Amino acid sequence: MKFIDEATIYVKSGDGGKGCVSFRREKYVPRGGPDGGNGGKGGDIVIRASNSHNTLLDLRYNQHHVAKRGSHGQGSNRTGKDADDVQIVVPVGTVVKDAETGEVLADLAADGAVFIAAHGGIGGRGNASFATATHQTPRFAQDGIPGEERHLKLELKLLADVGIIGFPNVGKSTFISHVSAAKPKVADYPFTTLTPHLGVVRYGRDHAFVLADIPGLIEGASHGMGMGTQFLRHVERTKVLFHIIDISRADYESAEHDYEVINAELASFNSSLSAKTQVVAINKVDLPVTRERLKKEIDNFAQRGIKVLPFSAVTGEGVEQVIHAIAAALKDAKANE
Ligand SMILES: Nc1nc2c(ncn2[C@@H]2O[C@H](COP(=O)(O)OP(=O)(O)OP(=O)(O)O)[C@@H](O)[C@H]2O)c(=O)[nH]1
Ligand SMILES: [Mg+2]
Repeated sequence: MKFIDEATIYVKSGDGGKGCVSFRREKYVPRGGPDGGNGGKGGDIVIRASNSHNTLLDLRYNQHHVAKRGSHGQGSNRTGKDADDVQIVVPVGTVVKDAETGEVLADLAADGAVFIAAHGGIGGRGNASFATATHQTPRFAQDGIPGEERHLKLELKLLADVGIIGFPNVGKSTFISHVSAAKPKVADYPFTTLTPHLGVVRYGRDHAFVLADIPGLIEGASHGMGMGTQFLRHVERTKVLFHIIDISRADYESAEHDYEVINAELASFNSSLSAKTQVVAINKVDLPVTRERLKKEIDNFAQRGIKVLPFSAVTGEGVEQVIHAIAAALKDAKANE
């Protein structure tokens, strides 16, 4: 069970630019004074928390972050340019640790919070700044201060945005396997899934949400039947529930029956769960028996004003529409917060 998203990165800030040794050389000014400028500052490595990101996935593929060196100082008292900082954007809630010691360096708990993970070195002084009344022609300058380098471990407690609910065997784990990197066991018997699994679902160009697959519910779960309802606490803080129904079941009565049973169990566990937005979908539409029963079921739900999406977690048919609907429901839920 992996509830933590993590990435280890290497950061190095920029070195300071070198100070310059230079003397004024002008016609008719035979002994010009020192005019070597200071070096510029190296770039910082800045880690910034943003609500626009919700996983550390990008950083797992992009582990090296190196800022540029400050420009060297030049003659005529020209100071070298400071290098740009390098920004690393992480989700709000990311904890930054020293990868070697495990020490917590920063807890970026709010949108916009920043942590300077490595300070750019300051530039060296040019010879002009060493001139004094008694030492008018210094022939030396400083090197810039080197940048800092370190390995950091970033950790993010994943909170599921969306929880999958439904009877055992409806294809919850098959679905999460299809749409994310999570690979819970899938098998043709109830209660295959015994612990929750989280998966990151990417969609569009740079969007993602976190999906939780939990053990199936059955009638009486709130009284301890089957796996009980203890796992519902893992979806208590989700914003949207994805309700999967399987109408190919041997003991099929109607999709509405299954829908009601599951909702009754949710309600008796916690009324705030049943108040959550649900995206309702019928799985296994690749099976002829499902196809046969599908239209009537969709119509029945439509009469109650509930849109039901048909899909197949095995063939992928309709999955894109399902992801779309979940993403839209999430967006609404977040807007209403
Ligand atoms: N034909 C067909 N079979 C599917 C589909 N999705 C899942 N299955 C099958 O249904 C069975 C149950 O799938 P799981 O994904 O393990 O179901 P689950 O809801 O996670 O089950 P529990 O973990 O026991 O609650 C497996 O044999 C799957 O191969 C589908 O779209 N079409
Ligand atoms: Mg499962």
